[in-house]
Amino acid sequence: MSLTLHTHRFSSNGQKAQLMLDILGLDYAVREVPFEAERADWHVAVNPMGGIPALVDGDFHLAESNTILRYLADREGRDDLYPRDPKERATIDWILDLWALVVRPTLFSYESAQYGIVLGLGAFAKDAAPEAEVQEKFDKAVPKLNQAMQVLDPVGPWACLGHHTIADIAATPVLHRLVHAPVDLSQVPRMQAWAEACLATPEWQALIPTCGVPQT
Ligand SMILES: N[C@@H](CCC(=O)N[C@@H](CS)C(=O)NCC(=O)O)C(=O)O
Repeated sequence: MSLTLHTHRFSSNGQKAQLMLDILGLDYAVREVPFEAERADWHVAVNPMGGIPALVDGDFHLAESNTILRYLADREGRDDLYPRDPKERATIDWILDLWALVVRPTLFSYESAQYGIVLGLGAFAKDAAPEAEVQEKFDKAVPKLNQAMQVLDPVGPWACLGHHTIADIAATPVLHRLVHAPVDLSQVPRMQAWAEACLATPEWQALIPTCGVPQT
């Protein structure tokens, strides 16, 4: 069955789905969704919410980036990336939910300032704020981030289970943004070590130059 990813190269959620496809070594086509408030009909037909990304797998389609990661791991029988053992699976799901529901909202103010995020228009829709403002917004997030990082495996560097899983894949694009932002990451040492491991994977190293993401 042919796979098509609806994405935008600047979208962190799109990048994580694309990273997953690359790690699995799957052939896929990319259909770029313009970052405009009015989503194209062909995209809304797949994801009524209009969010990026969405995946079309033959006559089957789905959206929500974490759902796409889980689906692809199961589709390819990659129990290493998303184990079937209930406790191991729940540990990964905990980190995926923590990332989406706690960490991203905590980072939102800093990310919007540094990466010009505008709701409905995505990243780089406006200029970056001055560095001092970015650092100030990041500093405010630090206590909550360090609290959230306590959920991760303290041995590291991976998020959990002692190996690379979809919990790491889900976080990689935003960890990349953090590493390339003018913020003091030594304030979040667990996050810094995790970022170094995730960004070093060959699939991410190959993907990120194709995303046209302005580096800072
Ligand atoms: N929970 C969704 C979020 C999707 C989402 O908001 N994607 C962003 C790009 S990273 C987007 O579409 N932004 C433009 C918008 O909000 O319309 C997911 O994980 O896929």
